Amino acid sequence: MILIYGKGKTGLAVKKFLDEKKIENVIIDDQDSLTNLNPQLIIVSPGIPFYHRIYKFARKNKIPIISDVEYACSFFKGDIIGITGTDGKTTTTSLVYEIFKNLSGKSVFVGGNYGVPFIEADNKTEIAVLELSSFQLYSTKRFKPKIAVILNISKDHLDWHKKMKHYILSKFKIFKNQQEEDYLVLNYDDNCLRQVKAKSQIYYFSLNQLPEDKKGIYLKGIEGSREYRLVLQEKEKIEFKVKTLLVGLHNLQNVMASLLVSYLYGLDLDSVLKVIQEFKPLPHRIEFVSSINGISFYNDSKATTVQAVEKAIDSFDKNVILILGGINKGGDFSALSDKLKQKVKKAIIIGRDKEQIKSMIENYTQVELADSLEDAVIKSYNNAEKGDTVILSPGCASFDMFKSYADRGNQYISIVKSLESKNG
Ligand code: UMA
Repeated sequence: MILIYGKGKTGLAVKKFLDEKKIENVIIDDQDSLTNLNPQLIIVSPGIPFYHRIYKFARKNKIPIISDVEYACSFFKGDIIGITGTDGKTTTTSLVYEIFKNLSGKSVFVGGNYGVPFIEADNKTEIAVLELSSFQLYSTKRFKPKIAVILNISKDHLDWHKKMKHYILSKFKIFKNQQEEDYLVLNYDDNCLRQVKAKSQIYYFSLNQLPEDKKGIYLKGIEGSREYRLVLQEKEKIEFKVKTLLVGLHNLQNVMASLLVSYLYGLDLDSVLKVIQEFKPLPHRIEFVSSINGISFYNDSKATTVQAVEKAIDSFDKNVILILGGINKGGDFSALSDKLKQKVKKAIIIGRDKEQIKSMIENYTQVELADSLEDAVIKSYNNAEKGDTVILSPGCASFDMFKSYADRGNQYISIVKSLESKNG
């Protein structure tokens, strides 16, 4: 019997899969008892941390415990492209999927942490493009992608992992089983990733020129608004231009990673560049909402870490009014000190941890607290002048005030739209 722990999206998808295969299973969660259960295998949902009672139960009774991703990969016969990192995973996964769907000539599944669980992939699918969270990777054992990508690593999810090292090692499981014929795509600008050693062939992407002995893609120059000159460095160097609708250099890194994945899979570079050029930003990621009397409003509700807020600020020249706050996942907002001084006119803070965040940033910019998201939008508008940019980039989880980051972003959009109808 297989024990499924967690009755969310993952648990229910695993149950459906096992039921269809007529494999005996029981699905439980924290509401249920563990007594009298004697499974051969436990499949655990990603939200359940490693110090949870189910891991202790597994250890005590010597029962293997794996994630849904690990279980799914034992049935999947196609090529796996696994994408992880602290920020940018969903954009990169979607872009890679878009490219492969259009150009690979094969059937492609997209899912994982983003969208549908991997277990839902049809076993006739030839390529799976997977966004993978550290939670999902933690309980993998034999998972082995043909191409693995790590976009960046910074402080996140320390409520789950407790220690940074645990978070990093969970992410590194993405390449642990890779062999010489596999590829690993890494961000050369990330200190932690630059030092990675692996059996697989490493290709880097970078915003600076790569050392001659490294293979990969780097930025040679910025040609215009969202138009860049890149160099592909392997045995020889190939220069080319890429245009994108995605805002900011952090998104260029996502584009470079996607380019490398496509190149390593053997797709035609010119056709790949065309797909990239057409690819639109995903909702809640530095998404333009509207302009009210010359004040631009952007929705970056997906930014749940300090690093993601930094990227949002980096995407604008100056005169930013920043709405942030919620549940701080261990982020140090004072790390934004220079950016706050240079570019942020005012920060308006909401949510459970607003006082804590205020104390971290009040020396670097003007700060005001708000009681609700609506209050924050109105305060931002009242403080802004023509030419300013108001951006919701919370740097925090949303669950104190909203159902999810998407709910937070959607509420922000409707508040801004109603402000527009009153003042536009
Ligand atoms: N549960 C317990 N005890 C716990 C925690 C959970 O009993 O302490 C049980 C409950 O029955 C609950 C269920 O587990 O209903 C929820 O399981 P889950 O938290 O693993 O959530 P799922 O619905 O299975 O969704 C998960 C991912 N959730 C998390 O990693 C927290 C989804 O990522 C993912 O889309 C989905 O699997 C499909 O693969 C969400 C996410 O927030 C988007 N991910 C994090 C992120 O992106 O930052 C990593």
